[in-house]
Amino acid sequence: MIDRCYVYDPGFVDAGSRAEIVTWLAQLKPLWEQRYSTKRPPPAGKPQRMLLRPVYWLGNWQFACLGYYEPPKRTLDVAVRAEPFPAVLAKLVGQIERRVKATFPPSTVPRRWHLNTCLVNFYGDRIEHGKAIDAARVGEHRDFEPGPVASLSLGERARFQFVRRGQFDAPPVRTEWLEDSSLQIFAGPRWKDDLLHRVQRVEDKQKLDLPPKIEGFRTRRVNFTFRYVPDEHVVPFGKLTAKAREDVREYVQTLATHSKFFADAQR
Ligand SMILES: O=C(O)CCC(=O)C(=O)O
Repeated sequence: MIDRCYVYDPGFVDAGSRAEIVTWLAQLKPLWEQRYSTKRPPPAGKPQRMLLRPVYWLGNWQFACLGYYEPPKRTLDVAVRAEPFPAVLAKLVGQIERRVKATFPPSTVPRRWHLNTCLVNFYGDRIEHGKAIDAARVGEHRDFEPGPVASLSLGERARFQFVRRGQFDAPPVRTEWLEDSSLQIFAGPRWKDDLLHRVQRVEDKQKLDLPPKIEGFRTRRVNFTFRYVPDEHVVPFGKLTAKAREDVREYVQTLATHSKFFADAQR
């Protein structure tokens, strides 16, 4: 049976675009964020910790310490305006948006939906005291941004699974190996709301070391997850509340050392 709310397209990214993306990656400076604000104690019972992996965001940056976008309860002061997509990603996103609008059930695509947010996830090994510690996974979660979510994968294959809530040890509802240059799109109440998804593991067959160089990390897979945050919920750094601005100020300063966009945002 055809499922109009799910696409897996293994060869979506052409070789030229792939090469351009890899070149663009080399100049990025991903951040390794703390889960909670460093300006006050973490919530009761929640230890402060680093995220499992470095990340970069385009379009808007959802800093972990501000809490991730989660309508309707958390929409303001969580999506901070960030750099636009580079041309090569903007072109691919245009193709994805057209495909979604032509083939997904209209009920699963919000009226002003467009992919204006991208989380770039780096999967690989954390290097501690010369030892490699595998950090190439993501636990069960859902993406709260409204409408279809699309993701592009580069590098080693990832075992991506949809699972029922609270039944994480039961057989997954769907497993898809996300290959190099592939596209995955999912939408609708079943894939977005009822089921959770996770990356269970990432292969390490080719001993890849993908760009950029990140201190203390070796990357073997990069995933770009494109989402929609309503534009009215995306706030420039300078327009955040004073508390939120203080929470992310040091991150923005770090980003500004490599990004003209964030250097300008600080002014
Ligand atoms: O790496 C992937 O394929 C999925 C990433 C993911 O689940 C997310 O960014 O929410």
